[in-house]
This record gives sequence, C-alpha cells and structure tokens, in this order.
Amino acid sequence: MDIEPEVLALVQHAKRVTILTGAGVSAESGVATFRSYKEETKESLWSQYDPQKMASIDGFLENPNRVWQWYQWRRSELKTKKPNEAHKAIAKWQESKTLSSKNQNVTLITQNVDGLHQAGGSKDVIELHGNIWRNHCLQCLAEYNGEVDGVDLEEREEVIECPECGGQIRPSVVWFGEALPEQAWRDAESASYSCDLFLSVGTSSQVYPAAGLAALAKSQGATVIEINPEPTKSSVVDYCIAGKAGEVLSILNT
Ligand code: BJW
Repeated sequence: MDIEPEVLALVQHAKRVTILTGAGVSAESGVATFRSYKEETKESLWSQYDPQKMASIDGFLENPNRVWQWYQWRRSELKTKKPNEAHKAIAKWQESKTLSSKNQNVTLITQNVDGLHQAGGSKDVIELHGNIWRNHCLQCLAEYNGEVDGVDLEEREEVIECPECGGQIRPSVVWFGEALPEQAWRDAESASYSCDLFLSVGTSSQVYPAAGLAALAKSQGATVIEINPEPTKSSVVDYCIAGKAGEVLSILNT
C-alpha cells in the first residue's frame, strides 16, 4: 500500500503525537468490533447483542447474570487472541520515540478494554473505557481480581456478591451513561490539547466523549489523520489512510 509522501512527512516530523485507538486496532487479532465488521467469519458485537442490555447499568440491573456471562464469554474469547502488528508498531513507536531522526513524544489513548496494547508491549496506555480483566463492586467500588472468598472469578457463571458489602461484582468497563475514569479522561484531554498530530486508528468515532478528542486536537492546530479501511465521515479528519491498522502502522514504522 502506498501512503502519500505528504502524509508520511507529517507523521515523521510531528513532535507530539497522540494516538487514539478503537476496536479496529484489535480486528486483525480476530477480536470482533462493535459496529462495522467486514472480515469473513464474524459479525460485529452490536449486530448480535443489544448494547442497552449488555453495556449499560440498566441492562446489568435488569439481568446481572446475563451481562456477567456475556463478559465471561468475551474474556474466554480474548484469552485466545494475541497482539497484532498494529499493537506492536505502536509500542515500538512509543518506546523508540521516533519514526525519523526526531525525538517524538507519543501518547497512546485507547477505547479498547482488551489489554492487547499492553500485551503488545505498550507500557503507558490511557484506558478510557476501563479494562475487561478487572472487576469491582458496583456498590462499594472494592476491586476484585482472581479469587473472591476462595472462588475463582474466572470460573463464575453467575454474579458474585462483594464480601465487603454484599453488592454485585461487575467488570471494570465503562458502560453507556457512565462517566469515564477521571484521571484517564484528564490525561486524554491534555494529550489531545497539546499534540501537533492526532492519529485516530480503528474507531468509528461514534462514541463520545472519546470521539470529541480529535476535534479538541484540531481546535488547537493539530493535524488529524485517520487510519481505517472504511473511512468515517468525520469532518475533523485532514487525511484518511484507508487501510488496515496493522498494515499501515507497520509501514509508518519501518
Ligand atoms: C479497522 C479495521 C482494521 C475494522 N484496521 N480499522 C454526545 C453526543 C451523542 C451522544 C453522547 C454524547 N456524549 C455522550 C453521549 C452518550 C454516549 C454515546 O456516545 N452514545 C453514542 C453511541 C451516540 N456516551 C456515553 O454514554 C459515555 N459516557 C458519558 O458520556 O458519560 C457522561 C457522564 C458524565 C458524568 C457522569 C455520568 C455520565 C460512555 C461511553 C462508554 C462506551 N462503552 C463501550 C463498551 C465498553 C465495554 C465493553 O467493551 O463491553 O465502549 S461501547 C463500545 O463503543 C466500546 C468502544 O470502546 C466504543 C467505541 O467503539 P469503536 O472502538 O469505535 O468500535 P466500532 O466497532 O464502532 O468501530 C470499529 C472501527 O474499526 C470501524 O470504523 C471499522 O471500519 C474499523 N476497522 N477493521 C483499522 N483492521
């Protein structure tokens, strides 16, 4: 695939780069996206499940076991997935701080909850929508991983009660209508506000407030580049590289 020299130069010469990733960055690992999904074998999650039932607090309260089981299923699927070239290229970029001879500051913000950026070698990841591998009590917010009262959470097919307060233990992800983690949001805003290049990778840019970060960056003079095989109609995008994240990022990083 060819990338316009002008776009290549912008990427190579930016000083502060902020990368926002979405589900598309994990698509080449075989993880289903939420909305559009064109790979042969799988459909998108939201074409099979109702987001209001599976990813909202009302859906959880209506049927906690249904939601818990859905997340347990997703966790078991994710255990078989490995980071792809996109995750690795971003990690390498962060580590080396350069795509050319210049020293670059690279900040990674993700909407993904799958932990594949970390598995791919990224040490600093701003997670806007939480992390599917963590759990906490809905009521007292106590965090739980591994065992609870001698029972392995991974083995549980039904929601377990918090030993501290009797509340329900839920996955530590951000559902519709819930606020994003405060510190992560502050860091994401700050990295978007101060960058000169904003890369939007593998996201449909439909979910706010994350989708507003590109506009924030642009309002401060940053160039916005999108990497997506199905370009979004976002009016803030200056250049779209219409390709798969793994392929495009590997080219940028050679
Ligand atoms: C490839 C590829 C390849 C394929 N390479 N690319 C303003 C306007 C309108 C609505 C709102 C608004 N502000 C807030 C809202 C409400 C709502 C919202 O945005 N709704 C919209 C859907 C209309 N937002 C919220 O409710 C948020 N909370 C909030 O605003 O709180 C306010 C508040 C403040 C104070 C107190 C209380 C409340 C929370 C949003 C939480 C989103 N949660 C989810 C689930 C996470 C847990 C889980 O995983 O189960 O997050 S929903 C889901 O969507 C998930 C994702 O992170 C998120 C974004 O999806 P993403 O990553 O863009 O994936 P897709 O599938 O949409 O797109 C994939 C893309 O990849 C496609 O474009 C493909 O083409 C591409 N692709 N292969 C590159 N190989």
